[in-house]
Amino acid sequence: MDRTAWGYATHPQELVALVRFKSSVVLPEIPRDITPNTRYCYEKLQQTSRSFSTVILTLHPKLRDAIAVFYLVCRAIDTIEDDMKPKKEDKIPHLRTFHEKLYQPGWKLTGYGDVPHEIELLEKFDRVIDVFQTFPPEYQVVIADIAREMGNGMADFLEKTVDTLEDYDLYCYYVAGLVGEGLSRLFAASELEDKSFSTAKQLWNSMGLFLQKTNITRDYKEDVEAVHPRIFYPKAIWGKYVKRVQDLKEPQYKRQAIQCLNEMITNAMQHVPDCVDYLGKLHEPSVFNFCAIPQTMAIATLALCYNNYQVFQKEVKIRKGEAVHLILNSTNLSDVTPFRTFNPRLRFGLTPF
Ligand code: IN0
Repeated sequence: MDRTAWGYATHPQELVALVRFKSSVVLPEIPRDITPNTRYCYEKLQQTSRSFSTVILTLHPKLRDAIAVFYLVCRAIDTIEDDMKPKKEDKIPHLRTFHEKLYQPGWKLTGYGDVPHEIELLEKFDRVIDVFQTFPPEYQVVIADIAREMGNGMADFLEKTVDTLEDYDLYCYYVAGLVGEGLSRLFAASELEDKSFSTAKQLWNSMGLFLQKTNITRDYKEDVEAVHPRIFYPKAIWGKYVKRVQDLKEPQYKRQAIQCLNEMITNAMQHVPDCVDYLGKLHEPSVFNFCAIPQTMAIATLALCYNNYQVFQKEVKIRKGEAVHLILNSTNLSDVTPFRTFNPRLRFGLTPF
């Protein structure tokens, strides 16, 4: 039996989810009544992240365009940071001044990016800027604030390694905690969510750190074996188990590697209570789905990685069927956090009290 068939045979609920998804879920289309540049942004979104672009398309119209553009702005900055071809002295100014370009209609950047759709995003960034310019000032200031802090933070980390746990949290703050800030401030500005989201620093930071720490924990092999290796595992953790971070993938260090992996996962899990609190405060259903789906994917990814030596051997990703099952079951808090409504007495057939 090939892996997929075996995967479904041993996970029938995922086959059910896929069939349900294919037969009943009508995938949202790019809206028709939009400008050519806004259409370009959604098409670019679909190229950069097929599954997540679908989630963005289901957002309430008051937030959909702003979050689509915000996602592309984050992707553009990440593309510049990730490109190891340019010299640092060329790359750093682009990161630190990127936020100003949002107010320079016509601006675009050539020569950056590793994959075609990311190269094109920067070469046609003037089209994203045109859409950004149509947003109300209270949306523009959020996206520009985050672009400024993210660009400067990423530039700082091009010159420094991730050694202490504080370095680790700071790097993840620049890459993902700030995304949580931008989204939360947009949710508040749209008035679809409570204005307290504009100051929920601890909670929005945990939402971002949980996702990014999951990505870093899962992507060890990809990062360590890249043409220009990037080390995001903090030395404060891997240094307890091996002399060099590259040793984690050597078979003679298998036991240490698994202990290191499990400590990385435990470090990420510390953010889960804040994430549950954050999700519990959301009111708009499309915003809840938008926030809950990546969190449930991340939990499933960590569960797959725990004690899993394969993380050091190859790419480890949750099965498509599991992802669909999670998407279909991330529409309300009790599905996302069954343990919150978990009552041991009920679980074991006793009276609830
Ligand atoms: C995201 C986050 C994201 C969504 C909802 C709430 C968030 C709160 C705080 C921080 C981030 C939040 O979700 C996406 C999910 C995503 O892009 N999934 C892709 C992954 C992939 O491999 O491409 C998929 O195809 O499923 C996310 O991971 N990030 C992100 C980026 C921008 C925005 Cl606006 C929202 C990236 C990151 C680094 C975790 C912030």
